[in-house]
Amino acid sequence: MQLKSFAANAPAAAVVAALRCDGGVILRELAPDELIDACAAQLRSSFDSFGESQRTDFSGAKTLRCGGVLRYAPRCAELIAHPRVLDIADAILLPSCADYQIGSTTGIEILPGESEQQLHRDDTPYPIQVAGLELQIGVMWAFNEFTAENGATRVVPGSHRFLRAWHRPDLTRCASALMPKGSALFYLGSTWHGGGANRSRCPRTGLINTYCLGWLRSEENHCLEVPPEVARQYEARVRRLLGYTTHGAGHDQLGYYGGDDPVWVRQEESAAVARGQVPGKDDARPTATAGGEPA
Ligand SMILES: O=C(O)CCC(=O)C(=O)O
Repeated sequence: MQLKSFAANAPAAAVVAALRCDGGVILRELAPDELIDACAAQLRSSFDSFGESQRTDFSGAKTLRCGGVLRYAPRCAELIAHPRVLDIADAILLPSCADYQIGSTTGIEILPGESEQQLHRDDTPYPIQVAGLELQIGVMWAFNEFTAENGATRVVPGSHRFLRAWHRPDLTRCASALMPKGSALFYLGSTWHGGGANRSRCPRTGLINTYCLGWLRSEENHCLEVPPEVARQYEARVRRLLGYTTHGAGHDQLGYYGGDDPVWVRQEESAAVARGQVPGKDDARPTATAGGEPA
């Protein structure tokens, strides 16, 4: 079985329905080449300088990785907070939290000769499982075409329907997420997936961003990966995705600072809202941009 693949402007409801049904779905050519090339260029020196040092048995012997990408690759914010991505994340995660946050951001380059990564689920750090409750979703952006030869991500359709403590799905029934450059593969945290073997002569490069419920601990420690002086360059929605905000209100508030929303986010937002420049926290989402101090 192949994953369903939609044009970038397909109705969100159809995309979300396919994601809920199969555990994975593709939106084709969602980002323009200019943005993808800019993100790839900003990640290049990190892949080359420390990508090898991130190697583990899990990631593979011939795969480069770099995490915490918003520290050094600001154009990636436009993918991470892409409005279509957030529409789908909203549909999956907002029923179970007031807002969600980034779990991790990881550039992944599978080099020629790499073998298949072990299939896994991304939600295993969280020792709970409740049927129907998704703890996170993942989005893999293709920085070049993903093919069966170069290591396209493998996904086991329907595998999200198995409670992990009870059942193991048939992992031989996996589909390669074949997609052109600039496309995005969405998969649920409960979906079994993994990188493919690269039998081609060229690297397969992508960026995986995960988003988790706002009341869970995020996989990466964003306050250290992207400290306030770096995070300040991003617009408010990105800072909130990084966790520079609170979750919930009143007695149920999490992540407060000085007893309130992290003040440097709040002050900038309040000033902008007063000038009518940036919607408030509960209003429509501003578009993702990076660079420059928010107004
Ligand atoms: O590189 C890929 O296609 C998938 C990688 C992955 O799933 C992971 O490392 O968690």
